[in-house]
Amino acid sequence: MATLADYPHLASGKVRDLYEVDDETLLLVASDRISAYDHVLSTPIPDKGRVLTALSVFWFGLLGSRPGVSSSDIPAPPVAHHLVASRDERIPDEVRGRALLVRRLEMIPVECVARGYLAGSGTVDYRRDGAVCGVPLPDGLTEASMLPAPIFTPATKAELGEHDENVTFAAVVDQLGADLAGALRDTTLSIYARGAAYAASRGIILADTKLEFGLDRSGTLVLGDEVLTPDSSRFWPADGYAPGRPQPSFDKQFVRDWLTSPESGWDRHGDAPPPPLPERVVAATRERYIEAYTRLTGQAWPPAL
Ligand code: Q0N
Repeated sequence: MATLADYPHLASGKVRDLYEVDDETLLLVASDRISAYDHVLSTPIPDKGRVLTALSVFWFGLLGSRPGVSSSDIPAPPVAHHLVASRDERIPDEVRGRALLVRRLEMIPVECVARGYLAGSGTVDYRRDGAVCGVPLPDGLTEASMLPAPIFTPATKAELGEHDENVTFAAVVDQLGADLAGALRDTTLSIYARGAAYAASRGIILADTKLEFGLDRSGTLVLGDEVLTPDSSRFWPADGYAPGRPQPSFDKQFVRDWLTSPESGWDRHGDAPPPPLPERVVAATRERYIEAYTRLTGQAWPPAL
């Protein structure tokens, strides 16, 4: 039986870890860790890693196949992606259900973000510049406004603990060349359009999403990382959507509300780490992740392994 200790550890992010299986295969493990206000909390959310992994598998399947004839779908070419297997002997028991075997790629060091709505750093940049990543936007937009059309807003990956830095498309062209930069933009916007159309059919607004790509040995552009999960995307329930204020986060709102309530006793602008979450906040948050999965996929939780 494979055990995690069999595999060299390659990298860890805030909530995921990467191991080497062999020369061309990696193990991408999603933990139950959750981050909020730029901190990784000391309290895990049970099943979060399994939910995000199952959602990624769902989306890789949808994006990797030809769009069907459906009102919720739009024409787009199938996307090459790095998923090899989610059920496999090489996946250790201790991470089964929350780990993916993936093709090893040469990762492209640009965070590829598509936005259909104004939120987060997009709102900050728009208010300052009237533009996001150099893309000019019309006057009169507000927090959570729908954009006239989805835009590509790349960012360069920051060191652990720092925020990704928004950059212009021209900067990506300078870094990677016009052909690769153009392919990243076109593929990112195509994936966003397909994901957003599908999510809309399930009553969910996909406000924005962050993708990572790599190149395989043949030089083909391949979608990597996790895709269209609540950690990489903003999902908003379509019912109750109202621009002009920050939309409640589908998954983390209970955590944010509790951390900023007097009950937590925590100052998010101070130096202290956040306190442990109460059990009821953990349970409610776990339910929200599961609801995101069942609403988006139409599948019962947990998925058969
Ligand atoms: C890879 N990341 C960033 C922390 C870092 N298919 C791949 N091949 C080679 N490298 C990567 C992938 C993927 N995906 C991705 N770093 C390396 C994201 N996280 C992943 C979790 O650990």
